Amino acid sequence: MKRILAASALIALIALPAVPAQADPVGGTGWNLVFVDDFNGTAVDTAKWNFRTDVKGFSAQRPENITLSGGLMNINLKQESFGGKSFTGGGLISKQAFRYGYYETRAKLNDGVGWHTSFWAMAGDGSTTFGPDRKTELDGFEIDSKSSPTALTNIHSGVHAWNGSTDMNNVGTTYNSGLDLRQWHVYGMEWTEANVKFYVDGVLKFTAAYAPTKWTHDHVNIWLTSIGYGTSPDPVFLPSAAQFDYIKFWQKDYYLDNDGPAAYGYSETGTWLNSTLTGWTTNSPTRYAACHSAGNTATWRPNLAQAGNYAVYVHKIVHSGSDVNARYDVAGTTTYVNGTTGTTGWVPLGTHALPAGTATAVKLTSSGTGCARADAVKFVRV
Ligand SMILES: [Ca+2]
Ligand SMILES: [Ca+2]
Repeated sequence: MKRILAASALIALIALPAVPAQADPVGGTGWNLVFVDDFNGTAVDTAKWNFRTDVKGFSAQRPENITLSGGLMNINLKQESFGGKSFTGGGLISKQAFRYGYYETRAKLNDGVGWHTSFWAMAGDGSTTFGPDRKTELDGFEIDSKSSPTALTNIHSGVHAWNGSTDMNNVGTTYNSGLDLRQWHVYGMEWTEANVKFYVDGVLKFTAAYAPTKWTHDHVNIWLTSIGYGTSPDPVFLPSAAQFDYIKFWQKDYYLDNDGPAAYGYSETGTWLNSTLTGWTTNSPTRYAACHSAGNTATWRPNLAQAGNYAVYVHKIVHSGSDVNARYDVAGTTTYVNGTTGTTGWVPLGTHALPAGTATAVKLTSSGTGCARADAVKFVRV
């Protein structure tokens, strides 16, 4: 009896995803869960999600095809005439957009060739495949289904960076995972300023380099979708479904930008104007204070979810006309920065033990010599 219990306990352990739902998804400290849907209940939470409704490849996408049952989100795949197509799929797109952090889902793919199921992230609302403002596209997984008895093992992961229809950073891989993707697996991707790391069941599979100077690191919506694509779907296997157990997004670092939403906590006093100089990521607008005028201020104030140690940086923009002695104050520490020398990039403002909430800010004060420039600051959890 004891051995049987031990065996069942072992099976239960094996059945658990290697990356459990916890606030420390890929090691390190300070991870904060900021978006989650466990897909409980019987209806899609439309406060969180838009529906994919485009027509592409072999299918039209329908909100009706998304159902919740038993704690799972099903993208139902059907043979039916709709939108000029003979098949229908669907998907969910988060209304909220995110940037750096760790994205994770648990998914089980369908049987039967012809369906392209993806866990990905890109700016958009699902009404069209590619919105006009799309920039960064992160593909956690793209999986093209197979018909039994052919094994479904191949995963594609990678990054695209769209400038219109031009891809500024196509870095990806398609590989044989050795896993049966018709079973449950946990898929994660961690986006940092330097790269995107792709995980399956907690194992790092691929790293895609993606610098903010390569292309715009914008905010991206999360897409969980399945469409008829590549090969005409095999009706023998329909109706079917691609299933998702949950979606989670954790964040630990804070980037505050002059051009971010108001919630980013950027504010100014005195006189400021729009600059033609680009900021920390491609196309990030910047500001400058009235030149040779002292006492103009710019403030970046994050809302830190957790108390902890943060390395704080300001993005310095080198230009012959920049402020020669811009003053930065954060957590009782003052740093002076000469914007006319050195290289454009992040300048450290010290590592500080900070409380949760909005008590801490970086404050820039112009010296009156040259033009103080404001772009972005970052608080990196250490
Ligand atoms: Ca669930
Ligand atoms: Ca900016």
